[in-house]
Amino acid sequence: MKLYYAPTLHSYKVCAVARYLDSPVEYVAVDLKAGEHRSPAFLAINPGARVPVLSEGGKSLWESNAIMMRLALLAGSDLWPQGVAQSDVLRWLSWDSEHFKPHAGAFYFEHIIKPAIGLGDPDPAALAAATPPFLASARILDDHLSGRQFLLDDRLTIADFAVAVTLPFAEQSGMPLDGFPSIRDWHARLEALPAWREPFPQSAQAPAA
Ligand SMILES: N[C@@H](CCC(=O)N[C@@H](CS)C(=O)NCC(=O)O)C(=O)O
Repeated sequence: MKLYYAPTLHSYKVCAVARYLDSPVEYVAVDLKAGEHRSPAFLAINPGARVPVLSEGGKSLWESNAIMMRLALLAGSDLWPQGVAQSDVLRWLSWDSEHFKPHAGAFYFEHIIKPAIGLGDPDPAALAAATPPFLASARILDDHLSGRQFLLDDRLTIADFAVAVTLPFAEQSGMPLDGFPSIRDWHARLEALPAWREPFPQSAQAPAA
C-alpha cells in the first residue's frame, strides 16, 4: 500500500492519521514544485493531479477525507466510528470543506503559500474578504468545543484531523484566533500527539505549495 504525499495541508491530515495508526504504508514523496504530479505515471493514479493518493492493490483512492476513512477502517480504528457517530463525523468533514477550511485556508494561502511559490505579498483585500466568514465559522467551532475534548466529545476522530489542519500554521498565517480559547485548547490537545506535531516521514516537515 503506497501513500503519495507532499508536505501540504491535505497530505498533513492524511499522514498524521497514518502515523497515528501506524498504518503499514510505503510513503512516496511527490515533488509538486518539479511537477511530478503532472507526470503520466501520477495522472494514472489521480487524473486530478493532486496529492494525497492511497494506492492499494492496483486501486487508487484520492481525496484526503476518504483516505483518512480508509486508513481508519483498515486499522479497525474508532477514528472512523461506527453507528450514529459516523454522521457526526461526516457533518464536521462537510462543514469543514464548505464553511471553515476555505476561509482558514485563505490565511494559509496568502501568508504561507504565496511567498513560497513566488506570488508576492499577502493580498489585503483577500484577507479582508476571508475575515468575516472565518470569524463566523470560528465562533461556531469554538462554541461547540467549549466543554468538549474533541469534536465528538471525548472521542478523537478523523474530523478533528480534518478541521484542525490549518491550525499548526495559525500564527504564521495571521489567523485571527483571539477570542476563541476553546479552539486553542483543542488544538493544544492535538499538539500533544506526536503524529500531529510531525506527520510527515523523514525531513519533509515544511509546508509547501
Ligand atoms: N480535495 C483534495 C485536495 C487535494 C489538493 O488540493 N492537493 C494539493 C496540495 S494541498 C495539490 O496536490 N496541488 C497540486 C496542484 O494544484 O497542482 C483532497 O482533499 O485531497
